[in-house]
Amino acid sequence: MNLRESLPLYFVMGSPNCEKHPANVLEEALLGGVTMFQFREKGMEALEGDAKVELAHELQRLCRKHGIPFIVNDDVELALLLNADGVHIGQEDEPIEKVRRKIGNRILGVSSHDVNEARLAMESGADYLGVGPMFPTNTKNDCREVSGPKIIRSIRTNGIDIPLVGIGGIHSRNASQVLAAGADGVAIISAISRHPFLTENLAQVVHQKLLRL
Ligand code: FQP
Ligand code: MG
Repeated sequence: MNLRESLPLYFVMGSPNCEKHPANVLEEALLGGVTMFQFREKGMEALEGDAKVELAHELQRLCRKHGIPFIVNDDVELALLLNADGVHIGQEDEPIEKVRRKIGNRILGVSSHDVNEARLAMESGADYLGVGPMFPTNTKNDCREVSGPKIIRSIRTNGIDIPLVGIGGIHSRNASQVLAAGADGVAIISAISRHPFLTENLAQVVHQKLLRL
């Protein structure tokens, strides 16, 4: 499937983001209509070693059952071990070119915070960008200053037209602002992981907005 078509509702999560078993959370979110998933096992009491691999594998199987891409955050070796669909890296992670050599034609997502980072990521071979933080968030404590949807507008104005999602503090009441600014989708952690039964509502908001744009 075309990558752009996988981005409208991108769910990012690991066990520290969940109030019940992550597999139950993901299953509800999949039924609600998420279109891509990123395994981001990070933060307080994050799993490591075999437990991390096992959870990743379980979540990957669910994604496969629902036919959506399974992406691994940061951990390129885990992505290769599981034959994941792709990897997401940030500005502080391994260099883009190095990761590209390791993962071949799998999907490569790169975090960008401004026009320069976005252009560099595109030129270095990123398949899509994660741009943020769109709004204030408590989920990532080392995140940059809030840039707002306007940073997406300026990335588009500067001719950077590769697939792109906004991330950071997005929920059903502000998602449409991110799409209106030129994003192909929204990446969401807490608004889904803490209320997976509300995913359908969010999916509706996102798809209606994209249809009207
Ligand atoms: N955008 C996206 C997504 N996923 C992410 N994980 C990030 C941005 C942030 O390396 P990074 O990536 O800056 O921080 P961390 O590794 O802590 O997540 F594509 F989903 F939009
Ligand atoms: Mg990272």
